[in-house]
Parts: sequence; C-alpha cells; structure tokens
Amino acid sequence: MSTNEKELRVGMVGYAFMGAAHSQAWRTVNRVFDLPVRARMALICGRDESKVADAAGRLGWEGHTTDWRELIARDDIDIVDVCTPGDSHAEITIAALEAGKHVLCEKPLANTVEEARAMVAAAAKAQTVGVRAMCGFNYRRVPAVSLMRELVASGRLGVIRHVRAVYLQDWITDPQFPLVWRLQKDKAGSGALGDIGAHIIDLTQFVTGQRITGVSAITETFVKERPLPAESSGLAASADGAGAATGQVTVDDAAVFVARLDGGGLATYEATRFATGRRNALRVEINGSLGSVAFDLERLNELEFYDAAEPGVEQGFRRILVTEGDHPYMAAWWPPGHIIGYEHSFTHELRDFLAAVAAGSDPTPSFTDALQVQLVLDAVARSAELGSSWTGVEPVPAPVTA
Ligand code: SOE
Repeated sequence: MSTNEKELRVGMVGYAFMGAAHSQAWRTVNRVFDLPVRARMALICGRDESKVADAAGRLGWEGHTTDWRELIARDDIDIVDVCTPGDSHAEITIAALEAGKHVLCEKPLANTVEEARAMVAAAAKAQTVGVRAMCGFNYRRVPAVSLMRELVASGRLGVIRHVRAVYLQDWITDPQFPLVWRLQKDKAGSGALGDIGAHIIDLTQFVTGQRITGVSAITETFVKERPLPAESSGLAASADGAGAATGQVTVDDAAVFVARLDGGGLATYEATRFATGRRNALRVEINGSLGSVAFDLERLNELEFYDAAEPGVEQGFRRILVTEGDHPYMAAWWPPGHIIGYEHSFTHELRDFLAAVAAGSDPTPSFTDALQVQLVLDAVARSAELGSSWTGVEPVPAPVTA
C-alpha cells in the first residue's frame, strides 16, 4: 500500500450468497482499480460460530464474530457491509450509521416502506458528519447497463415510449423445495417481487432517469405450503399427507405489473421464480422515438442497439460487444473482446462506493433512491391485494359437447 493511501477497514455482516459475492469484490477492488483508499477485510459476522469461522478463512477475512453489535462498536471498523436477509437491514444499518460507519446495504433496502424511511433519515443525519450510505443494486454496474443509461441520457433513443423488463428464475418450481427464509414474509418482506423485482425496478429507473408514478399489479403464490427446512426454529408447522412437517409460504412466487413513467412512457414488469428453465434471466428492452436498446443478463457483455436514424436499408438491431476500453469500467480489466461476469458488477459497485467515500461525496444509489424502489414495491403489493384495476373477462359459454 502506498503511503498516501488511506486504509478503510471493512466489517461485513452475512456470509451466504451475497456475502460471498461481496467478499470476492472486496478482495479484488484495490487490485484492479487505482483508488486513493484501500479496503481491508477486517471482520466478518454471522450467527453460527463454526460457519462464520469457516467463512472467514474461505472468503479472506482477518477475523470473525457472531455479534454484529460488537462489530459496529469497534473503533477499528470504518465501513459496514450489510449482506443479511431483509428483516435485519434497518436495525444493523441504522446502528452502524449512528456509530459513524459508512454503510453499503444489500437490496432491497428494507422489508417495509417504514423501515426504509427510517434508514433514509439515519443516512441523512449521518451525512451531516461525512458518513456515506449506498444500497447494493449491483446490476447498475454491469457495463452494458451503464452504457444503456449513457445512450438514453445522450438522447440517442429520443423520447422513451416503452420499458419492458423481466427477471425470471426457477429455483423453487419443485413443491418439495423447503420453506427457506426467502419464502417467509417476516424475513424477506416479499417474494420474487422484492428480491428480483426490486432489481428491474431500480435498473429501469436508473437507465431511463425516470420514475414509476403508478402501477397495476397481480401476484400469485403457486405453491402455498412447503416442507420445513432443517433449521426451522419459530416456523408454525403442520403435517402433509406423509406426516412431514410443512409450513405456509407467506410471499409471492410471481409478480406481474404495468406502470407509468414520469416521462410519459408505459412499462411492463415480470418477476417470477417459476419460469421453468430460466435460471437467472434478467432482460430489459427500452423503446424510444429514435431507437431501442435490449439487454440480457445471460449475455451481459452485449447490448443490442437499434438506431432509427440509420438508412432504411441498413436498419436493424446490432450487437455492441461492451468490452472496449472506453466502455464503462472496462479499461480496468482485459483487452477488448475479453469478457467479464456477474461478479464483476460487485467489484464495480465497491469501486464507486470507495471512490465516493474517499471524495467525501454521496454514492449512488442512495438510500433515497432505494426508498423510491421500496415505494414501488409497496404500491405493487397493495395494487395486487386490492385488485383495484382488475376487470374480469366474461367467460364464453362452454360449447355444448355431444
Ligand atoms: C435471488 O436468488 C438472487 O440471489 C437475488 O437475491 C440477487 O440479488 C440476484 O443478484 C441473484 O438472485
């Protein structure tokens, strides 16, 4: 570390999928990007002593603890990275901000609008003493997504008419998949809607620079009862036909909604965990008066671009390979044509977070940006519950069969 580099000591709470993805980024960020600060992977926190000790060694953390309050109380921790289920985001984040720690909190910001508002207030207070807060919507930092935003912001698409976004997964199509925390409202806040719907809400608002002003939604829980997981403390149990302990799914399996954007465009969204065969398929298409862009996370180094200004005989969607040095973030990696992956978006996210902290500026997405997502999530859930705009279709009389 050069002498003029300041060291920022990181404490991370959580060590599952997001903890692992963030750890990869903490290990890598200072090796790839020239930053005036250096992150030190000081402490990882998790409830289970043996598991968090293993995670510390496996993921590259110097120490470990089972008490997040101890982590926050330490004077030798400068940054708190919150990678826990949503039901603890508010408590941990607010305590960390009040203790003067910069915070990166995974998405969605919270499980409720009320919690999100409290987090925004805590971040605003902390900001007055130079403490920074950011929410981890990592897909903003996929280079092709950042390029989409640049194309929209430069006017290449003209007036935005349509946004079309889906996030398709299929990891719980088996009814025997257990009732994990993501399927419990008190832990996760909602199901596909808040977990992956939040991503496409934030991503499309980020790319278009517009906000969703209203929605009409339907949601569904296809499998309403599931076997209890091995560690199922606190879950109400009943028994299925074979006598196995089961519990109620209390979140949506799928959410579909239409929306209006404040720039006048129309949007459609689909977030589901029952798109059989689609493992992690986030797709966005944006149609403007002068052109369109289309992105597919399964081909995350590419962006499809349609320029209506091209001569008619040449018109058509063309594929931009987003690996040039002047594409967002790409100069830090390999020569053009050498592609990157899902985990690089987290390294880019930490690069921007550390650069903002070092510059004394506010990283984005801010907690206010994340509150806006939470407000959309809440509106979708309320619309689906009320069914307010739902107009039934009269069934045609069944044909009289011979
Ligand atoms: C859902 O399984 C999930 O892990 C999301 O929680 C993440 O945010 C997404 O990046 C991958 O899928």
